[in-house]
Amino acid sequence: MIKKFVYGNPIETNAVVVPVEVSGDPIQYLSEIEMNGKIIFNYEMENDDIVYGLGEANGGLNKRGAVYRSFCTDEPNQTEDKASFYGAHNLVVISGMINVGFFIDCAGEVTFDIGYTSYNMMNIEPGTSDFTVYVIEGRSAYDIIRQFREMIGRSYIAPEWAFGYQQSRWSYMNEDEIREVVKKHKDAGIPLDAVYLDIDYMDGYKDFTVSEERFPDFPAFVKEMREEGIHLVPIIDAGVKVEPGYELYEEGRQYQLFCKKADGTDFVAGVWPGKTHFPDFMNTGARMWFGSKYKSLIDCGIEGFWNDMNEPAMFYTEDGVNEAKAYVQSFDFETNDPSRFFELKDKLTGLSNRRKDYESFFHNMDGKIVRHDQVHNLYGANMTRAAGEAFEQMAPDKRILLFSRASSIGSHRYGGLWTGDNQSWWSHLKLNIKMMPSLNMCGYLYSGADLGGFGCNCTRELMLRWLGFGIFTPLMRNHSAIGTRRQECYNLGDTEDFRSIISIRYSLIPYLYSEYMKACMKNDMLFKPLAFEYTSDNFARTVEDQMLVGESIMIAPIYEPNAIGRYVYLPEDMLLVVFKSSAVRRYQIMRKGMHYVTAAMNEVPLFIRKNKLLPLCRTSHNTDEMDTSMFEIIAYTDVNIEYTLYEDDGISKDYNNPENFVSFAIKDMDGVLGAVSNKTIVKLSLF
Ligand code: MIG
Repeated sequence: MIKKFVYGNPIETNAVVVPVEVSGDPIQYLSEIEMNGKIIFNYEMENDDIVYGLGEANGGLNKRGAVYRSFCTDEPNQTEDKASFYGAHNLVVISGMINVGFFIDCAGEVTFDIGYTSYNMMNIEPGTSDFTVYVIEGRSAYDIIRQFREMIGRSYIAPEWAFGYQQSRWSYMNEDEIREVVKKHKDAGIPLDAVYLDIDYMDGYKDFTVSEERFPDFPAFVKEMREEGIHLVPIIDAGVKVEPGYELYEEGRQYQLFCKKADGTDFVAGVWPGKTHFPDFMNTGARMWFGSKYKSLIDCGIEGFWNDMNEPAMFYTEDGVNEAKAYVQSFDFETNDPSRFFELKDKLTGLSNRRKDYESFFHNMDGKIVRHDQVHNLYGANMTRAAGEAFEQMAPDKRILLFSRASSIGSHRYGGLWTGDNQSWWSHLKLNIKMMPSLNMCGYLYSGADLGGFGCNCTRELMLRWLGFGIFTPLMRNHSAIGTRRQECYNLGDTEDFRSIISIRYSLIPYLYSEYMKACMKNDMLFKPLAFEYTSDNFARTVEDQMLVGESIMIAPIYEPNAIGRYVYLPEDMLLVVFKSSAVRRYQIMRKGMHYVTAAMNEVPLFIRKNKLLPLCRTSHNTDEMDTSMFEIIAYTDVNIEYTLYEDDGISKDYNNPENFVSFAIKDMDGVLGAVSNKTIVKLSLF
């Protein structure tokens, strides 16, 4: 049951696709306080209420005890105190005696104080008086989330090749470097499906250009890589370089497609290309125009993109630099005033992404002029939309890979996301684990973090453990920053262990893809907190570092250094499978309760639920070579069970074709359980 309450005159966010009638009743559950013309909502929580939601946010699965601010922010230093990351996902769901969800449909900033100021009080503070609140009632948090997902529409569906292992690094400078990356993976027998092109592939950081010096015959190179089984995935930045003669710049200027300052001139920020204009993604024409530009790369054979810097991130503006300069000049060495010294420092470190700059430019929302900060959270989302809608036109029958850094609910229908600039820290592996279910709640199913960490230097052990979790995330990409230790697997010591772990992923892809596709089509989650299935288990309710992945398995990733294993809580009897490689495994039936499970750093444990089965295919070097005519089945059951594997060609969009649903069954056959399927079952491991 969803009720809609409109405040003021909200800007259309495009988040909701199933219309809900405006309720005539006063809002329920929330009390309102008016302060300076703005409304703050209060909700009183019970001691053991859990608050789910907020998608790409800091902290745990339960969001209690902290303040979160939805304001898309380029935050490469994701320490525990940070309130804003790259996404703005304004859904919170209370789970307890009362189960209720609130979606604050708002284009600008919203602050959630979830028991920080006062432990049992949740305050929700939209930064404007124009927004919509959806109040969702349901039997459980999970039920509320399913209703919410239905309301916001089906999630973006990625091509199956994007479930392969992907290698990225900011600083692959030219064709030869990429050839080397591919060759070294091949030589080490490490499967690989994609290599990313970061900003250096462009000519002078100009969107939709390719440096001729670094890539003399780009279409031929794309083809060469495709023949090696590799997809190249170029980055597209939000900003357009100011450079007379550059087509994108000239067109944007001529047709008034850039964001403007109050005086009507095009707004300028300093980003990678130097002086940069921001396309006005809030404008339909600008979206169509920018979207159409992806065609030039698609025509070169490109089948996937990542959209970056679309918060939008700004290094500086002229105003900011001038203010800082004036401050520096006025700073007198003789005056020993500590507060002025700290201000001096902040003037310089605070040059990037200044609130003042976000307040100094405007969008033309199809006739309505809106100041940027009022629609800040929609900017990146509308860049994703621009690309997604263009792909529908250019390649209506083909899935193009697309994911973005900035996002806001609604953009989940056009693309996935990656969680931006994390660090090679164990705490960020843990953050990645805890964030996945929350992202799913908000509709982001094709998602993942930079495996191994983007900033800082990764260690062999951290990478192995991170991959041990990454083999379950749809986006499985190793990405790192220029200047950090090279963290391609072959640069972290003996490659055997990496090969083994990544090979597990390739035998899991049919299952993962199947569960992902079913989750997309049924507006469900791929990563589920234990509490969503084991509803009457009070301990399962508190577990944040284990989760269900699809219907058959539970995972309990290891995220501590020097660990030889970890404690795992089993909400029911399960079959432990410890993978040493795709083919080498050990099994153990474990009873409900708490256990210490050992897994060396080159091993990955997973748990098969009681009366469930897991189909595995033989591992392969890439998804092109994946053979899904034969399966091995691991099942933990003593009764008849069934599993429906969703399988299609991985690239077209005929999702509902009945042929896509393949049945696997374990059946009693004259007193013995055996496997039945249209597929060849090469082995049944029955427990
Ligand atoms: O200012 O393109 O999050 O993945 O490698 C940094 C360079 C810009 C930020 C992205 C990161 C990417 C990097 N970009």
